[in-house]
Amino acid sequence: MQTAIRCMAMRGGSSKGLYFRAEDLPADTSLRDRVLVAAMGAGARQIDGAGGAHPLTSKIAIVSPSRSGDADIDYLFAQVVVGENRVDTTPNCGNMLAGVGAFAVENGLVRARNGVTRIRVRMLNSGNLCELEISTPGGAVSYDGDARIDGVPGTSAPVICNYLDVAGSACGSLLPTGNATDEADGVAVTCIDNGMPVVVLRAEDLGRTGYESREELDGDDALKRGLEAIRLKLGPRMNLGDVTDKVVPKMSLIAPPRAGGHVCTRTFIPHDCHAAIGVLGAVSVATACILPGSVADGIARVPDGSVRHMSVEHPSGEFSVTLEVGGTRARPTVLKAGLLRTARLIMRGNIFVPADVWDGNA
Ligand code: NQM
Repeated sequence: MQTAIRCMAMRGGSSKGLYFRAEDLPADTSLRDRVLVAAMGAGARQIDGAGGAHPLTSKIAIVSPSRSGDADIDYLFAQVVVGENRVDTTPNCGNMLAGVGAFAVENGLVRARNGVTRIRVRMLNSGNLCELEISTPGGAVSYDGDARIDGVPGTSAPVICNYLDVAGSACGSLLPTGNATDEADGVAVTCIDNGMPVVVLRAEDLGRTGYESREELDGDDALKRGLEAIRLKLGPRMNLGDVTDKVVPKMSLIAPPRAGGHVCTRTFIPHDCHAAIGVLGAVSVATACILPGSVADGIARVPDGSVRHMSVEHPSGEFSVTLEVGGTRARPTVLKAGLLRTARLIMRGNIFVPADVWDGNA
């Protein structure tokens, strides 16, 4: 016996996963998480589910009409942690977020306009708001277009994501330790959360160039052990508590740009090296770059002005972030972070989970 649950598979940005309506999942959180693990597949290969045996393809978006007056829909992101049969809802995911507007329209949660539809999304993981602009000619979602993002083949309709208030999303403040630079295990770090908790480190301080390939870094056990030791120490100092079982903070190695961008990155999420960089991870790193006294001082090229287009280089290309900056030169604040993503509906139907995991009754 199996339980059928309505869902869609979508690519959101450079991630892929399952999108559910909240009402179709169990209300009880621990049962819901067991259902999500069964849907994605237990074990490291996720052979018995829809997951792709990698963090970027083991993601879930849970969407519902918003309970708050200032948003259209609520979105909860759930990372099914590959090989560990558990779910982490601590961080946001800005890639999966790129698909929730289309999902909301496809499911009748939002009425599309003719042309472009703006949808305000409350990200339940952090409580922050993002306004999405999606392409809806004739009042229906269009996935076709000529927007291109690194890490995804071909072109699609643009999804513009404007993050309105993401500082301190999980850590409570932009610089959770109160400092632009700290030290852990003798290494200088910047602990920052502008949408995603990230520890920024200079690759050269770890004896690496920061230009290594993803494969090389994934095979670098000494580096990974060192990064994890630093991560576990900094988690509590970033107000995240014990992060042993959490997928945050992410660990981002930076180096001077070498492909025309503003900074070069290699990001661990947190144990595997990202093929590119996460959306909000890139916003956090770009923000670290504009902060005087951060570890990016002297490494990043920093543009001037109140609207700063920052290009964050990563292993498979670059990620453009537009920061609207206020405050003073010494203490800049980010008022808005805008970026381009795309999304595509891949499958609509039911996913099946064994009835002994959930019999379908709330
Ligand atoms: O930082 C990967 C991704 C992400 C998360 C990760 C993301 C974000 O590429 O907002 O998008 O950092 O685990 O999907």
